[in-house]
Amino acid sequence: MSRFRSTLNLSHKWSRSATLLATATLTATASTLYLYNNQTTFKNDSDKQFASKFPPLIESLPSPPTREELLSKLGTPLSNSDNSEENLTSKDAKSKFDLIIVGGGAVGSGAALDAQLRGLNVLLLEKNDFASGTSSKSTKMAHGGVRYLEKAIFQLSKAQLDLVIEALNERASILNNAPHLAQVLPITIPVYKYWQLPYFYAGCLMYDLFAGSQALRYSYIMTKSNTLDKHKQLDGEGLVGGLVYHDGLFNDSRMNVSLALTAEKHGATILNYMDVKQLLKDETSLKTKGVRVQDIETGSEYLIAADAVISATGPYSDLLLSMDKSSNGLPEPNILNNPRMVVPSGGVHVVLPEWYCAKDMGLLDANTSDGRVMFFLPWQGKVLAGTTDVPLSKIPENPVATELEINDILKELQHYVKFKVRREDVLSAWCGVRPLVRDPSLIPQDGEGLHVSSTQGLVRNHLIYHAPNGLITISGGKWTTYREMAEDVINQTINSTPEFKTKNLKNCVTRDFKLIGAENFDQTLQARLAQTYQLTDKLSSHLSSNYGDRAPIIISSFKSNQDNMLPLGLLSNSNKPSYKSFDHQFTIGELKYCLKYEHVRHPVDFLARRCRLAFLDSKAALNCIDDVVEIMADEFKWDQAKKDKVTLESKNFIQKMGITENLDPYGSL
Ligand SMILES: Cc1cc2nc3c(=O)[nH]c(=O)nc-3n(C[C@H](O)[C@H](O)[C@H](O)COP(=O)(O)OP(=O)(O)OC[C@H]3O[C@@H](n4cnc5c(N)ncnc54)[C@H](O)[C@@H]3O)c2cc1C
Ligand SMILES: *[C@@H]1O[C@H](CO)[C@@H](O)[C@H](O)[C@H]1NC(C)=O
Ligand SMILES: *[C@@H]1O[C@H](CO)[C@@H](O)[C@H](O)[C@H]1NC(C)=O
Ligand SMILES: *[C@@H]1O[C@H](CO)[C@@H](O)[C@H](O)[C@H]1NC(C)=O
Ligand SMILES: *[C@@H]1O[C@H](CO)[C@@H](O)[C@H](O)[C@H]1NC(C)=O
Ligand SMILES: *[C@@H]1O[C@H](CO)[C@@H](O)[C@H](O)[C@H]1NC(C)=O
Ligand SMILES: CC(=O)N[C@H]1CO[C@H](CO)[C@@H](O)[C@@H]1O
Repeated sequence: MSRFRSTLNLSHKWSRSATLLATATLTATASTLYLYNNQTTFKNDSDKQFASKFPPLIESLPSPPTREELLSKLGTPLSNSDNSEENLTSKDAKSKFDLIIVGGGAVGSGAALDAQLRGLNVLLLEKNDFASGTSSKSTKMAHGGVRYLEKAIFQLSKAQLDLVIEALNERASILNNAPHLAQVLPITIPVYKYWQLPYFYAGCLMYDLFAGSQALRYSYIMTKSNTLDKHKQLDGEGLVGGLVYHDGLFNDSRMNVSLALTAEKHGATILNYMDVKQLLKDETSLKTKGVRVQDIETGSEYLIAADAVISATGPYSDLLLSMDKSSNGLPEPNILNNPRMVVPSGGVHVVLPEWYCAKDMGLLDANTSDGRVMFFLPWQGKVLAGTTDVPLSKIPENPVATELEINDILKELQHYVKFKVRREDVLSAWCGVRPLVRDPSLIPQDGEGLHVSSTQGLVRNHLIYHAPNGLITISGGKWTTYREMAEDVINQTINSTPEFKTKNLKNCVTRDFKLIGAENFDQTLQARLAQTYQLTDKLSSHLSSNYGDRAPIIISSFKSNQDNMLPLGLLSNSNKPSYKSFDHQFTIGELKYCLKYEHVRHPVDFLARRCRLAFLDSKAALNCIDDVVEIMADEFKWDQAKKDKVTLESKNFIQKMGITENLDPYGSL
């Protein structure tokens, strides 16, 4: 191992030649350590016969347009000699699209795909990274909501029941359209009273029944000993048995990125790091007919016209609404400190090591101290636990998990777990803002906002609101129902936009539309990757379940440049390499793929939303920042000042994911 260590020291400063020199020896060691199985390769004619039965493994694809190419579609940037902000109208625009969608979360990305497939020319603008908002911070469940079922039945509410059934249908659609990112997960409800057993069982059977042909698997009861067998960590005291039901589990931010990229593949223009600052009004009618948007990276501003503008900005809906309301399209200052439409509530999740939960079965806590439910789920080889529900008075720019909430989750978990639940086991923690909404037309217009406790007009499902000057807002709902929400808002947008009537648009096709990564995916992909490329189980599983049929592109890059197969965090990390260095399957090749194909602009885009390492193990992600910055600097020709800046930003961001104690919930990047 001494040779191994000295090569590492050599490459510590990461000069390009030193890297190349080092990798010759390093890859030899590293690859046998963690990437490849033993290299016994024999090919045979019958292999070929087998291969022809399956979708092909595609090793290269043309790269999508670069950011510069995409920006050029927006026309020339605003110059100083142009009109002042207050006097801008849609006539000043330098480019035009049929439809502009603001917000690149689940809903905005889904709507962009839907609209583009119907035949509209769509522009999607996201101020941060795709899925950087609520959409990357969910519980990752594609579910109908068992708990809403209880309400539906006891309050005999048809509306509640419809909501559950709608979500169950959408759950099936996610599992079908992105099979590589979603899976069926059995979840155990531990039962401590005999009378609860038939009660919960009836409820779960009804859940299956309402899912109809979309039912994933049927619910069943487990004896006490079977339950403890499955859940080794579970405290058996007082336990009567367990009830198992099924829901979908998916990789939320990868799903979102796939949605946006699928829209792009079909012709939509999608851009992250573009902040919409103003809505452009038509000179005479004062209707919303475009946007002024700022490129966060360069500061350049663009004026773009459109026949219709949709706001899918989640917690920020009030800001865009205030732009629609004002005659010059500028926002009302401070509106986010006093929101009217959105009733924000924060939800925290933590990630724990895998031994906190069974490997292939989740646990539902139906009896938390304050009456909510909490999930403990196996996710990406770790355990996801949450969520809390804390009402907020304003919309935080960058919500972070507070120490109090982290401890709340750990306390609930301790009720179930035999061994001690420790704070230092928390690998990562984060907070998302639920955009619960109320219908603005039902809110009295006079007052200066409303008290948070007021739930007047609060809607449980999603809401589409046509503002007086034409902006169409879609908000609420949940990840699971993004597709249906997108269909609904695009239906309504087409109906309310006269320009679209003459366009001969197609019907919605997203219910059965494979996302990228799913087109040539089948359930044997992991096995075929492992066989064809001699990958280890962990790496083949990681690549097939995150990139689907795109995985061979990453793997073939290992062949063309051996640097690509090294794990991130190894080279510029001053720590001695140990078994920990190989614990995560995130390679330089994966990073380079994401730079080329998935619009990564900042180290955090990759570490938090493409490969999820920051969500899985924030300390490990911290160790990788230097490597990621080096490779990105190489790609984007960053100078030292830019490198220092993004390194610092990345460290600050990831530090707040459960590493440092956050006492102030409104921290920002
Ligand atoms: C703790 C928690 C757990 C959840 N668990 C689940 C679950 O298990 N299953 C489920 O189905 N749902 C779940 N949800 C709900 C789900 O996450 C949300 O409903 C969904 O992600 C909302 O997506 P969105 O696109 O509406 O909003 P967001 O994802 O917030 O997207 C809005 C985007 O708009 C952008 N934006 C805002 N202003 C501007 C501007 N001026 N210019 C450009 N861009 C702008 C933001 O940067 C943001 O990316 C959960 C939510 C929370 C908070
Ligand atoms: C090819 O594989 C088949 C079936 O596995 C085997 O019977 C045959 O002997 C192999 N041929 C060669 C040349 O290895
Ligand atoms: C905007 O237009 C009005 C009237 O046309 C004019 O009086 C005003 O000076 C303009 N404002 C700026 C900042 O150019
Ligand atoms: C989803 O992706 C879009 C664009 O790809 C991005 O703008 C948006 O923020 C993402 N949303 C979530 C919730 O991940
Ligand atoms: C719920 O939990 C509390 C303790 O937090 C316990 O006293 C109570 O019996 C539990 N109720 C049921 C129905 O399990
Ligand atoms: C969208 O419109 C089509 C055609 O009118 C209709 O069949 C479909 O149900 C609508 N979708 C939603 C979600 O309302
Ligand atoms: C639902 C889900 O989490 N699916 C996959 C996400 O990606 C990891 C690998 O990185 C898989 O293990 C999960 O099964």
